[in-house]
Amino acid sequence: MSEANYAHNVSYLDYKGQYKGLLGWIFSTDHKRIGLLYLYTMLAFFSVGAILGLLMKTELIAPGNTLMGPQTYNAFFTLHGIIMIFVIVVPGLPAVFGNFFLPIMIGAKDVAFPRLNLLSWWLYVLGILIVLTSQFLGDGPPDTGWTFYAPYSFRTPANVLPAVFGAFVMGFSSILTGINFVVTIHRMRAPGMTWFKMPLFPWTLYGTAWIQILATPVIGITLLLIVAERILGIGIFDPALGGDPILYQHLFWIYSHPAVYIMILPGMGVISEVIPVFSRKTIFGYKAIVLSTMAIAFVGYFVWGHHMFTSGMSGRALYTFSFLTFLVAIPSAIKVFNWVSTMHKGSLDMQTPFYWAVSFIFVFMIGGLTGLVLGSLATNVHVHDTHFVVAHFHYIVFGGTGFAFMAAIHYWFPKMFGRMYDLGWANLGWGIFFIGFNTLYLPMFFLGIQGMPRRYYDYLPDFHGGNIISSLGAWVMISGIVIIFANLIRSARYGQKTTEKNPWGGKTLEWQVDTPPTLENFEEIPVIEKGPYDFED
Ligand code: HEM
Ligand SMILES: [Cu+2]
Repeated sequence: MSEANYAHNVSYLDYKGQYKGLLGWIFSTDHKRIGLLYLYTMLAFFSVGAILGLLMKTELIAPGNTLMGPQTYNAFFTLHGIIMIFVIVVPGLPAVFGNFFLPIMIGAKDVAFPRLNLLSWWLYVLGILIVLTSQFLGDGPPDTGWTFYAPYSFRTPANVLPAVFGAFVMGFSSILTGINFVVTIHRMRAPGMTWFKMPLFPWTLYGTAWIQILATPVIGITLLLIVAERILGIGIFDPALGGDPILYQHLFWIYSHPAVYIMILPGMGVISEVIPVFSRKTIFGYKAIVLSTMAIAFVGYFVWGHHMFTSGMSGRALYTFSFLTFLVAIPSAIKVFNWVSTMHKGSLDMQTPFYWAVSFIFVFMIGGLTGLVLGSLATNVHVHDTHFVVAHFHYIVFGGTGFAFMAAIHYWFPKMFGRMYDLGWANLGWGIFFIGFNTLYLPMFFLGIQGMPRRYYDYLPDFHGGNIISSLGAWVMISGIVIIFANLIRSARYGQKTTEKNPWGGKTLEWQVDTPPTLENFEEIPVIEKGPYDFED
């Protein structure tokens, strides 16, 4: 077989390159293999993060010391936060499904810079390893929370440096992925695929990539300044040396608020793919979704102050940030409206990916609406730093991005692995997970309103009832996760083999290529004539 034929006939799972076995994966520049490398890494670390979460919830099942003391709890929520944010949801959908499907969905053979893509994964792993050393070296694991607030982050004796530096390295990985995706989308769309014929998942990856490029350097520099402050005492943030700790919060949130859109936009993209396919209907308001995506990516830069309402800003700054925060709610609401309108009068096909998509809308609404409570000045002051905030962001990042991730894996699984998972187990896992999720996080809103602060291993007896329900919910939810993961992992190895190209009846390009895709995806680059969601025929 000639070189070119080989690349068109062999599946990306089977091809033999320069290296064999494991090396053939960790040195592969194929975008699909790199997507799976990220998937496996995330699976491993999500499990670590989830166990930490479960242990924290078990600690909170009763007041007093149930399982661990205050210092261990502090270390747990710090590592939990760092893993869940920097290792899971920030790279999350772009790194796994963006890598795997962006080139295919726009009709390309790979991303623009395949080697840079592999380097991104290596940097990501290096960053994780550096973070992990913080757990074992020096004077105990970091206890600052994932936000590394000044001045505590350079006063605590705990081993903060590797955690901060590891996050810094992971930031590079994120920037490189962003650059790669922007260039890929600009330069490598198939002939005929104009901007407004591009599917919505790539569109959201595009918005996300710009945030990755423009916002991540800010956190990079900020984290380095923490390092400099700790080692050299340069006095940028340290009030004792004339520095300003509030400046740290500004710099931190100038990145970290846009970063929440890095987390959620690709999730919205996935939902915009799944809903039309399982409603057998063209997406309602394609352009509105595109424009609202770009609007969110843009306005998201100007709202960071809503994390700092209690830090002593001027009245004018307070009103401005609060007002702008309400503005971002509009494009998000536009999307919800479009998804619901797409389902309206569609012929709904109730399958696992669709369950995840519909429940995404439900939990995302709860997360979004409680975000408005946090965005209003008067109510923010009351619930700031309580479990209300913890409930809110778990509804958004876990309920939003996490549910979208589950929708994505159940939607694209047969294409990725050439095997099918068990639908019965998948639906059961979803059901248990959904019940557990709401039992776990919903009571936290009420606990927060009652005044239970976050980041404490202990609480007043008044809060006991809500915490019992919430902690039991954590165990239910974890049972759901175990069922879901076991089903997927088993099916990736032993599931029913399939070469069917288009099991769900999708219209985007990934459903026209082989299952599993060949090394170069397309034998011939397709020419695009129609929009991406044409269900008319
Ligand atoms: C898997 C089940 C999970 C459980 C049981 C869980 C539980 C918890 C608990 C108990 C806390 C500490 C609350 C406090 O005392 O302040 C916490 C904090 C946090 N969680 Fe989770 N969580 C889970 C999943 C996730 C996911 C998927 C994400 C992100 C996508 C996430 C992100 C965070 C963050 C950022 C914090 C704040 C850490 C900090 O305060 O520095 N969690 N979680
Ligand atoms: Cu924010």
